[in-house]
Amino acid sequence: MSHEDEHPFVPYQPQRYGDAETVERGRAFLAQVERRRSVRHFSGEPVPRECVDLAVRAANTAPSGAHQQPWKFVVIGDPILKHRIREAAEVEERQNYEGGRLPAEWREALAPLGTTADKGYLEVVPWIVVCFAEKYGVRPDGSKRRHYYVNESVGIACGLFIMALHAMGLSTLTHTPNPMGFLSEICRRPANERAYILFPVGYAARDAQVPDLVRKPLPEVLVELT
Ligand code: IYR
Repeated sequence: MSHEDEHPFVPYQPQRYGDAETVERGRAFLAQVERRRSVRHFSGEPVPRECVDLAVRAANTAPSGAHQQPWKFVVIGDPILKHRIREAAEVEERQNYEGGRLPAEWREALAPLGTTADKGYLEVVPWIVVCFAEKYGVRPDGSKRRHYYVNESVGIACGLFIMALHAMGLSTLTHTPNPMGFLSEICRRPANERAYILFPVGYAARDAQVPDLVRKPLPEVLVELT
């Protein structure tokens, strides 16, 4: 049996545009993503559950090492579970911010963001989505299957998740409560999965404020070799 029989290929013709329209579309996309900000001040307005499904479906299109798709998203709408997550996150963060666990350099780097141990937004948002990374796979017979480029793959998936929410007019935050072990227990995840990023998902509060941050200009992030 040839390789093609076992692993078939199918034609793929991505949509193409003329040069002018290609540039115009790039500009329009950039304008949209430039409006995205991480939000820590949410409205409690409900968000259709389908929006979470759509964002996870978008995330699930991410390229991944050996196409292993080593991610699992857990969605939580139950107020009791949200409360437990908030409490557990704040226990850890109080040690970080108030118990001196954050090194001085780290605290200084965070100062412009105005973050504190208060994670009240975890109980305000209609949904919490926790992305877990599958450090390895588990075959039906229980044996372990190596996964490749897990961090890169899951990071890309989370980027798509964030942009899908933004495209819907929703807001989120890449919250990485530190350490995140408590999420495995609350979310009842198996040993091969590690909490990767926690996303509060909802509408930004109408009076939300965000730090007045400036993004690096292109020459600081793009270098052309000649
Ligand atoms: N996990 C903490 C601290 C924190 C760390 C970084 I790096 C940030 O960009 C923001 C916060 C917290 O959630 O407050």
